[in-house]
Amino acid sequence: MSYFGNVDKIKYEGKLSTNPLAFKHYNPDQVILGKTMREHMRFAVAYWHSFTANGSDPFGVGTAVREYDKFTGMELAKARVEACFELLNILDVDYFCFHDRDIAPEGATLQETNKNLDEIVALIKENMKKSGKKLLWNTANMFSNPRFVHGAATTSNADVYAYAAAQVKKALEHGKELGAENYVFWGGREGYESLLNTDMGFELDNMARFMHMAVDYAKEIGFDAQFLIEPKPKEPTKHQYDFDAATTLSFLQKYDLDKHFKLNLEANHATLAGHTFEHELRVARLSDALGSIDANQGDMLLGWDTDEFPTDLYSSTLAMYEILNNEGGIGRGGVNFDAKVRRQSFEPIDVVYSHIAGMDSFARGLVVAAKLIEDGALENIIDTKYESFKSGLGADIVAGNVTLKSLEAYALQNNPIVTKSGHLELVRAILNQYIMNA
Ligand code: XLS
Ligand code: NI
Ligand code: NI
Repeated sequence: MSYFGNVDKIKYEGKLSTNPLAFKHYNPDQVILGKTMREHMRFAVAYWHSFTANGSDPFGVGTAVREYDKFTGMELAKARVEACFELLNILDVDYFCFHDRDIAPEGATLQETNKNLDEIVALIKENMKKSGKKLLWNTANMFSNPRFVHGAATTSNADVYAYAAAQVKKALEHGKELGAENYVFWGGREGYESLLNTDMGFELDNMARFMHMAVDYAKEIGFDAQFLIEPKPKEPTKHQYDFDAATTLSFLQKYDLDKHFKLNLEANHATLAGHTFEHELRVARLSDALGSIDANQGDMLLGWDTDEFPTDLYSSTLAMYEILNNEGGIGRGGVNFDAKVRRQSFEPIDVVYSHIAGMDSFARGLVVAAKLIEDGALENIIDTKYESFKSGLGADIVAGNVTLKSLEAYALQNNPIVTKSGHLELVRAILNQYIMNA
């Protein structure tokens, strides 16, 4: 059975290829700065966007044409697994990611739900074994079911808290079973609408307690995945607690969780927070917390998480620049396409085209970023900008050999001060040259 029209495995054909079913820039075996593109990128397909969601929006039902939608319940869940491994094979992508509720239907009780999950996890395991494909991360969906209306780890209802804990316990067991390399927390309903009826401090304390229990249980069962938190500023709640990288890092530090977690950063979440993607990656990198990325892009004309496939070369270049400058690159993380085809792109082949577009955009970003680094193009500009701190007074400041008094004495006899232009437009033109010619 083919769900994607018997498409052959996508191959690299070079930048002049006009074949829509070929990579123009992603050449998995090409070595860049000592690693193959495949090793640098660790691409992953997001189960929820590519197999579970169907293109429905608040104004209309799904449009996606999916051969397996003729099934329901567990039959549908099994067919989706088949479709997932077919797509991974077509795209030559090694990893996938899922929420527990993406892969199996909920039953009437937690027992039934877990039974459904166990059965699908066993099927996924079998497919992983046959294909060599790997699980980049799994996570628990603690936002769709109405029980999570007031949150999961930040709920006001202790019974819901227990249910969420049971769900994460199971997800950790499944992560271990499938050898997941990471485990993600994205707190869909962990936030609030109004302070008038919210005890923010209590909710944050409870969330921290929850995460400590998760860390402890993973340790207890020997699940050694990297734990990740995925920041997002709003949507579905008005104020999400994990607003952005900086907010999330301070939460982790306050509650003594920073040694156990890194961040999974998403491009569209960065822009919703009023940041560029590269800003979020830099903030994480500076705290040694750049764990993994959800590659997508938002629409500057729309104010919500549109989760488009990433095709913006500026963003992919600057994201890869941060990743290459990160110690160990993307490490145990990867480039997960948390992205969906537009509602009007409803044919099965669109899921293939969209991933090719995203993979090529990131591969191109990698090549350009590597060239920028090799040539020291931006590094040299930055070095020159901070030159005054390399010798004389500046070096004394850096070495801690000054006081406000000594600086005042210096300032009083140093007249006039000479400043230099930042030449930002020239810098942008240089970046353009690299994007066009690297
Ligand atoms: C939603 C998030 C979600 C996480 C996984 O906006 O991006 O898809 O990546 O729960
Ligand atoms: Ni995401
Ligand atoms: Ni998102």
